[in-house]
Amino acid sequence: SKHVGATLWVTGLSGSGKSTVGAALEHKLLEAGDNIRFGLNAGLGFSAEDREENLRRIGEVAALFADSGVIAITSFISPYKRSREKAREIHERMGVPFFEVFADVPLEVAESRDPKGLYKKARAGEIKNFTGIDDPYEAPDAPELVLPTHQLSVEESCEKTIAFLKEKGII
Ligand code: GGZ
Repeated sequence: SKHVGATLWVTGLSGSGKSTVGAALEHKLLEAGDNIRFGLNAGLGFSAEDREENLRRIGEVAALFADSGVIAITSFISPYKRSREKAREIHERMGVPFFEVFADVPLEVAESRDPKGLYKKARAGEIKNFTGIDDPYEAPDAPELVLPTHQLSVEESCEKTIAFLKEKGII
């Protein structure tokens, strides 16, 4: 019988460490990361409508990969509960395991990291609809896994994720 794959759907603010943890896991797992908006989802912006379409496509593609037996990691803000629920439904429809992973840091921490200076621009009004500033981030109520990346090292976040996947029988 073929391998059971899964999708790890990492959600969190810009600067919450989603991509960092994803990149650190990429030797064992497949990561869909920052290039998606230049290829598959070129032309989509950051209106609520565009974010939902961005995440719908990512959900469909992740489910296809996971259904083939690999572990897909998606690292997108995915700020709306509704979008994350839709991604979960796509996976349920296909009978593919789906785990919501919350990169959980306070806004103050994410904003203080500000690696690309985007929070600063958003505060100055140079970027509109920036998540956490003038657009909402709806934190998950019941994520399968929580990674407080300001309290864990990257290594510890990876270990916690791998232990979780083992416990679920995925690896
Ligand atoms: C949030 C934005 C915005 C706005 C550009 N709001 O830190 P980054 O730069 O590299 O990650 C952010 C990324 C968010 O894209 P996602 O595809 O993850 O968003 S969503 O899930 O909501 O569709 C940030 C950059 O794009 N960025 N404008 N207005 N982040």
